[in-house]
Amino acid sequence: MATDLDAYWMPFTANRQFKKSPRLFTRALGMHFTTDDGRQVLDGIAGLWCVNAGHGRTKITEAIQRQAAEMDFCPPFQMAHPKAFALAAKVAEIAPAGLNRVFFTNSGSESVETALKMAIAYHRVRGEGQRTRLIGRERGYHGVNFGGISVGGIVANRKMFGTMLGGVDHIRHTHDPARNAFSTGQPAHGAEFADDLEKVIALHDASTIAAVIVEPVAGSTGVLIPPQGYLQRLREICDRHGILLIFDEVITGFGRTGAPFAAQTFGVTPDLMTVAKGLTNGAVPMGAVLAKQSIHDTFMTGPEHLIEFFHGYTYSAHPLACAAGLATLETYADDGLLTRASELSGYFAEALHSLKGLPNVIDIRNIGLVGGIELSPRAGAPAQRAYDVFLDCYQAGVLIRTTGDTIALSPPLIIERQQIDQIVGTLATAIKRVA
Ligand code: PXG
Ligand code: PLP
Repeated sequence: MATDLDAYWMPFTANRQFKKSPRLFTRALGMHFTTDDGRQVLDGIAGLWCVNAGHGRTKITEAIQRQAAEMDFCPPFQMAHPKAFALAAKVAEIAPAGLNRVFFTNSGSESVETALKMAIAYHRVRGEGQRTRLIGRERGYHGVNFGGISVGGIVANRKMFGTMLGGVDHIRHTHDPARNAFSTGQPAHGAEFADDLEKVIALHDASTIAAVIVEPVAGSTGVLIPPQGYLQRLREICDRHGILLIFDEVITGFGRTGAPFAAQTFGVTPDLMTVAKGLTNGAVPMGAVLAKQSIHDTFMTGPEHLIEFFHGYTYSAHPLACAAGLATLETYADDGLLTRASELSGYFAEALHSLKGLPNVIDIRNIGLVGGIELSPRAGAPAQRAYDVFLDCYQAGVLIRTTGDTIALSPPLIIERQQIDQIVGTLATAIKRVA
């Protein structure tokens, strides 16, 4: 079917390597993809951390089809359609208490830009316009736009792109294998990494800092689970200094950690929260920023005929995305998926941790239905060993994801126990084979 592979410049892909030996999916249903040569591949990563209810859910598909026929597009500036309000209200219902104002975007990256701008503008409208600095964290992933890579902490995503945003600083990441390797759930050590924020505040003065952004669980850089007490301490420090706390829940949102949002799993409520991916089960691109009502209300001053927040996207609250989002939230509720990860996490953890002792396995991490298995890198060839495991699993019918030498698992939340066994069994064989 795909005859000429030249024109498509693939994102985050080794293009030349891929095109020599392409891997194509043509169908997806439930827990499986089908390859172009008719093989079934078990989806161990929910597409790309997004298809939380599994593929091809009839309710979602039909909602998108109906919406496409009914109204393809509606301008989002100075106009709206009913499903935008309905979806915002439904999202607010499952969100942590107080985060009840919803701004729609089309991706996680756009959600991050939106949240960063909201934070800076919020301080300005309340009369503290000098609060412009943004604090991120090493190994953070906040999408690929300029704001996101500036607060992000992935060197490869930053070094090619000049000076990015000014006025950004970073706190240390929390990965500490010397003390925490093979922890089940939240590691015991490392709450004190949050005190880095005090150091950054002492350097810049709190009065210059708008917001701190972190992923509650860092996904892209290898599934880093927050140490016990760490997020609470970040929250306390932000509160003490009038700094907004932004949780980037693009991966952790919509049931991944066992509650609707990681904020609820860990009992820490941010001021702003970015989401995407699972919002529409991956079926139509969509993201959102959830804001505390007090932040929203701060903007609702000045003459009523003036735009309060000069920001938005052509496709904000796109009708197809809103229809998909509403059907997705119904599907999650119908099947109890937003808490299913908490029921399965014990089984999942035990299965993952059974890989301890296999060659080159130096750490295993998990929370809810997310897992990370870290391999020691081959001498002089970082990421190669994990990539070989990825290829081996793909050949054996299981899709996993690798980042550096860490294998990441984040299966659809509909996964059954024997499918967890299949993923872990396939991984074990692959890890031994590529040793
Ligand atoms: N924030 C976080 C925490 C993310 O995980 C984004 C923002 C950006 O979302 P968009 O929709 O613009 O891609 C993400 C996305 C991986 C991987 O394999 C993770 C993401 C995207 C692609 C690959 O770790 N996360
Ligand atoms: N570039 C140009 C020339 C535009 O006119 C627009 C939107 O009108 C954009 C970029 C932004 O596109 P979007 O709203 O889809 O982000």
